[in-house]
Amino acid sequence: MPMQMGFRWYGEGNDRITLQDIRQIPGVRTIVWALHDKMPGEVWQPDEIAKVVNTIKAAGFNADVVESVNVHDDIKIGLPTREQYIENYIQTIRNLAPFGVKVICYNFMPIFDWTRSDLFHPVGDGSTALFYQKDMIQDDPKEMAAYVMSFTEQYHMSFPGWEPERMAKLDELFEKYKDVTKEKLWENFRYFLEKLMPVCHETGIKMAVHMDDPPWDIFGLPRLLVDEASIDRFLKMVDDPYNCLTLCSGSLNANPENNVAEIVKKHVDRIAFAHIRNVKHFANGDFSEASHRDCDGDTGILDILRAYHDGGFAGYIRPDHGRHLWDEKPGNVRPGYGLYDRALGIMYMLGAWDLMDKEQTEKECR
Ligand code: CS2
Ligand code: MN
Repeated sequence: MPMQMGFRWYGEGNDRITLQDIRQIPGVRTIVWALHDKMPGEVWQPDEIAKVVNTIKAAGFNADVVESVNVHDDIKIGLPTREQYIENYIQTIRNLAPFGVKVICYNFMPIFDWTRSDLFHPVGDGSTALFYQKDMIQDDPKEMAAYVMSFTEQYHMSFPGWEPERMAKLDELFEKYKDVTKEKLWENFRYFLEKLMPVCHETGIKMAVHMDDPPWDIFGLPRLLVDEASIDRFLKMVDDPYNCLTLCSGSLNANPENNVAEIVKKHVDRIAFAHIRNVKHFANGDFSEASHRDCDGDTGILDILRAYHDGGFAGYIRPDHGRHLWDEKPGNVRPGYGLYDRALGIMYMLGAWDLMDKEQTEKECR
């Protein structure tokens, strides 16, 4: 099976972009979806799943990829209550299977998902993008949570991983994590995955962990999936074809030392889902997200695409965050998830991909 292009959609009433809009982007087969009103740990019920999946299928797409089924903090911390939450996770996998779901993207980051200091930073051409100012993300997690929550309040828009209910309990959460060392977190991760693998085999659903974003510890919280060595360790720790990666080029390359194309070459068979995002680095350690065009950032988008293509990648791929263009402004666009730049990103990726396909066929014919 060839690679399948996807587009993340937040669902009816939760995303200004419609499935009809997405249909006009060439090449999109898969809608990457989720039940966005679910809290981590809750079971996704078949009737709730059916409602979204039927809408997606009626618009002519498949619903093969879910992003994300979030993991409850008690599982990451390793509390006795994790047993029930793991049971719930397993039940959610079972409930998703009859709808044709093939991949679940999730992350194993303590407390916070992606972290940025500015969600609408000027890029210099009139557009804006997500930005990370290193010295602003040092000691005060509450300040950052308050910044993200201010968007939620002002624009009635909540972000996965930044649920107001969880952010309201930050002190409690930090207290619960205080003895969770990096090694303990690895151990809790292994425990979780080993419990899930049998049901993954039974249902044919791959678990595809997202990279940590940014790929370093923040606010004293350990982060695991940060570079090639940690990815190697993860894949060996649970060496199972259903234990896979969501390889997010932008998350990894926030550390300029990470050569994403090399990681793709090494592990293409275990990458179930590819996120393509371009990042521009600044000398002081800050970074900005950029257009997908190779030369607009430092991530090496063309080398990465070549590594996927030539490695025979048969998984799902989607443009990750894009810039906010034209009329996309705070309040009418989900940060990083506008329509235009992600559509442009798809055309860039498919342009490169089609050309590589063509070159390969010509080579084979000679
Ligand atoms: C996204 C993540 O920021 C990103 O790169 O792809 O927020 C992703 O959706 C989650 O970490 C997956 O659980
Ligand atoms: Mn990503």
